[in-house]
Amino acid sequence: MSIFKSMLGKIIFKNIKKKLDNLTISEDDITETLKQIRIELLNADVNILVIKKFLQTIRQKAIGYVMEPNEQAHDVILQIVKDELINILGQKQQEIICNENNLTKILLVGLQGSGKTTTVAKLANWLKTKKKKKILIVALDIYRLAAIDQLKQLAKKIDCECFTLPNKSVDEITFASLEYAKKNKFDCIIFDTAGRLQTNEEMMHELKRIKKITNPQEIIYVVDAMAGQDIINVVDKFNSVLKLTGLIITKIDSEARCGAALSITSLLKIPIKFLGNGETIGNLNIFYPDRIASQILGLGDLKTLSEKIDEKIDKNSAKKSFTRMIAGKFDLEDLMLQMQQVKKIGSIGGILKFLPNISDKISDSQIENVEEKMKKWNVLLSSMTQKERRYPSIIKRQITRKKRIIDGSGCKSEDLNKLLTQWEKTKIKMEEIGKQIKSGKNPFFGLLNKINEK
Ligand SMILES: Nc1nc2c(ncn2[C@@H]2O[C@H](COP(=O)(O)OP(=O)(O)OP(=O)(O)O)[C@@H](O)[C@H]2O)c(=O)[nH]1
Ligand SMILES: [Mg+2]
Repeated sequence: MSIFKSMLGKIIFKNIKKKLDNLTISEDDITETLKQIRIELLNADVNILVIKKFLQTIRQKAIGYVMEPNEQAHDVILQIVKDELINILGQKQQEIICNENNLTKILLVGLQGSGKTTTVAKLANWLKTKKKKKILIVALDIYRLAAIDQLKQLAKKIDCECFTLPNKSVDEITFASLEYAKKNKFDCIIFDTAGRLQTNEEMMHELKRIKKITNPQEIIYVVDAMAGQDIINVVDKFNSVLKLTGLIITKIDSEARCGAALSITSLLKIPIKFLGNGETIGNLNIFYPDRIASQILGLGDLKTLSEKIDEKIDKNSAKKSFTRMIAGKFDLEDLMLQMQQVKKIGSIGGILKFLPNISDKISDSQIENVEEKMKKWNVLLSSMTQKERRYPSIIKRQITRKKRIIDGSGCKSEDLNKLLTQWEKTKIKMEEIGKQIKSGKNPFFGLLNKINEK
C-alpha cells in the first residue's frame, strides 16, 4: 500500500524542532507540519471531512500542551498524530465473528469487480487454516455462468466444498445451502453474491432477502482500494439497507493510495477486518489499526514483519544454513537457498517498509540496485550446476565453466566475478564470527553497542 508519497513521520521530524522556544506547544510550532500533512492526506484521496476532523483534533491536543523538560516536541506531535490515525482507522483490531457451536453465516457484498469472489476463497482458506473451521462456500451469483465456475475452481484450490444448484433461484439456493451446511455439520458458510455496476433497487432487494433467510453474523462489504470518493455513498447505501458488520479492502498491492476506502471506517463506523494484498489465496491479512498507523508514519511495523518471517521462513533450513555459515562451509547453494527464503517474504523495498526509520534513509534507486543485483545473482546461480554451487572453486579453476555460466545467464563476466568475491567475503566474515562464538566471545557485541549509541 503506497498511501502517502512522504511518510507523515518524516514531515513531523522535518518541521518540528526538537526543542521549542517555550515548553508549551503553540499554534506557530505546528502550522507548517499540519499544512503539509493536509496536502499528503488530500493527495491520498482521504475524505475531506475526515481530514478536517483529524487536523482539528491534533490541533486541540497539541496547542497548549506543556512539555516535560526532557520531552522532545516532535515526539509529542508524533504520538498525537499516531493516536489520531489509530482512531480514524478504527482503534482496535476487530476479529471476524465465528461461533464455536452454531453455524456461522458470512455474506460478502459489493460492487462489480471489487474482489468478492476472490475474497470469499481467501477468507474460507483463512478460517480453515487459522481457525480450523469446516467451511462451505455458496455461489449466489447465478447471473453469470463464469462466476460459478470461478468460485468452483477457487474452492477446489483450497480444498473446500462449493455449494451450487443449477436452474434455481437465489432464494432457493440460499435455503438449500443452509440446510446442507447444518446437515453436514459445517462450522461456517460463506456466500458469494452478485455484484452490480452501481447500487440498484433490484440488487438491494435480493441482498435483503438473502439477509432475511440467512440471518448472518457478518455482512462484509468488499471495497476496491482503487475506489474514489463516491464509494462512501455506495457503502452508506448498502449499510442503511443491510447494516454492514465489516469491510475488507482488496487490491492494496496496487498503486492505489486507498484514502477513500480508509475513510469509510471513520465516517460510517464500520470496522475494516482484513486487507487483500494480492490475487493469490494467501494474500489476506488481518487489519491492525495501530500497525497500519505505524506504517503510515514510517515508524515501521516489526510485528507484521516477524509474523511474515515466522510464517514464510523454514526455520530448520535457516538454522542449518546459519550453522554451515559459522562453520565456514557456506557455499553458493546455501546462498541461493537463502535468497529464495528472503524472496518469500517479499521484495526488498516491501521488507524495508516494515523497518523503523529505514525507508526514509534508503532511496528508491538504492533499493532498485539491490533488487537488480539479486535478480542477476539468481540467474547466475541457477545457470550453475549443483556441483558448481557446492564447490565454487571449480568455477574459478575452469575457464570453460565460467564461460558457460556467463553465456547461459546472459550476464557479464564482471557480474559473475562480483558474485564470487561477495560470496567469499561473506564466507570469511561468517567463519570469523563462528570462531568468536566458539571461543565464548559475543561477536555481535560491538554491533549492539553501535546500535545502542544511535
Ligand atoms: N492485485 C489484486 N487483485 C485482486 C485482489 N483481489 C481480487 N483481485 C482481482 O480482481 C479481479 C476481480 O475479482 P473478483 O473476485 O472476480 O471480483 P468480484 O467482486 O467477485 O467481481 P464480480 O463477481 O464480477 O462482481 C480479479 O482479476 C481478481 O484476481 C487483490 O487483493 N489484489
Ligand atoms: Mg464475483
